[in-house]
Amino acid sequence: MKTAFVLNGPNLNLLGTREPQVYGTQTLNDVRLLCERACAANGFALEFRQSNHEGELVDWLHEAGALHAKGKLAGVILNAGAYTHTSVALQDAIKGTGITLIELHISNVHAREAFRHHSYISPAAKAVMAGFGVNGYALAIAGLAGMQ
Ligand code: CA2
Repeated sequence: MKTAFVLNGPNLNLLGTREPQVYGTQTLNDVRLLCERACAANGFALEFRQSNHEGELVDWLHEAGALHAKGKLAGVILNAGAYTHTSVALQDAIKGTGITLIELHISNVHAREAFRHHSYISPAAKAVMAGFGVNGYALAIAGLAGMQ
């Protein structure tokens, strides 16, 4: 069985506690449960993580890359949070691994402030999911299944 990594970046641990008009009312644990269901339905094991630290996200991308090299990775779904708009290090990590990665945003970043319109992740991503709320995570897992 292949593993899907779902990686979440800075401040996503606050999901459901503030800004419900932008990010909804579900918590990160609700998202984890939703991902568990979607992975079970698509025959994937799940590795679900969140970090507020850029380097830790880089380390996890390398870990996913090692699994990819063994043929055991379904792919990575990455909501890099605000690092989406700042992090060359995350782009380099993705490009260095050769993993299949879906960039995900809960909100439609293109309908928000101009600084959210540019992504350092997109050039290294296979696909981009934005604006579907937290249900985007389930849609992205189904998308990964279609790419196997
Ligand atoms: O829409 C998304 O998923 C974002 O990746 C979320 C990031 C934001 O910087 C990106 O531009 C778009 C922010 C995550 C912070 O999430 C919070 C949730 C609830 C309360 C406070 C922050």
